[in-house]
Amino acid sequence: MYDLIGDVHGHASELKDLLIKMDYRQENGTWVHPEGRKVIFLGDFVDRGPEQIETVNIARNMVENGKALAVMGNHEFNAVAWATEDPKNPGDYLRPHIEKNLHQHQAFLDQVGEGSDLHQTMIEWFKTLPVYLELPELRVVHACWHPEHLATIDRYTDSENCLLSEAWEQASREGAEAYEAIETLLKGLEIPLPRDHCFLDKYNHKRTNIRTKWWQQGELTYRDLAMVPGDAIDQIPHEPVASHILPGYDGKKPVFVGHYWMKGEPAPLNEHIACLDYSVAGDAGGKLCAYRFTGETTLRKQNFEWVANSR
Ligand SMILES: [Mn+2]
Repeated sequence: MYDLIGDVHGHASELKDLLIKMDYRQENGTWVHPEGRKVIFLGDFVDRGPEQIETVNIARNMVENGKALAVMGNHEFNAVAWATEDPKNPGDYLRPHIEKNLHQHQAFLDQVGEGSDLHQTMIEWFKTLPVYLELPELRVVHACWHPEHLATIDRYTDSENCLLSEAWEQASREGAEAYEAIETLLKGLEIPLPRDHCFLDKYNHKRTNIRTKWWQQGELTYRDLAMVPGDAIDQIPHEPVASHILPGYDGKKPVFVGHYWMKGEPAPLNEHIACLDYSVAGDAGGKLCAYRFTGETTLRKQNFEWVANSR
């Protein structure tokens, strides 16, 4: 069975503490479980934290020795796009080297050494990460399980759900269907606010789209669904959202995501969906979180395990 681990973001010390807490131990340099349990990493190994190289090495080593599975997070996707020249515009990159993108990626580039052999090796490994996992007992994707976008991305991936080498360009090109699919699957579902509604984000930028709690069910308003910073929630209208806008979830098996910087005491989002990102790279109170899956069809709060951010 599986132990699923949320976004590590370069916090290798907490990762090792969490593995130890779940009875994993090192054997010949690889973390293994005495009963043969396997880890599933939900992506976002890099950016932000202090030990990004060690984090990737631990995960990669487990994957290559058959002790773990892993999916791609938006930060690995971005890392590849940052390092990949745009075939249509030589000298430019699939992820533009603008200040905002550099700022988000600077700690990784500093730790790995931009353009080094180590950097290249990591990029090559990130490219092997599947976009999602559909296992007999459970499903995994970094941000949003969205059947239509999953069907789209299947046309751009191989039998292991890895992006084809020629698909990276499409997946990085705003407006392309592969781009829209990757945006939703790895970064979450965004929807436009109705009519002329907008809100101001923390930089006072006018926004007309909101990130959504896509896992919510029933009759919902824009305000029920919105994930917006701080006070901005007051600017989101209490108007009903048409039901076809949300993907819904069939509940056939549990689905695990990361990505959402949750706070507080870890618990399932509902009986079939769990988020395991509890902000280990965030402020005080952040946790690195896991879920110990034992084959159940209804998720249980008591199966969550975590360690506190050790800073
Ligand atoms: Mn993420």
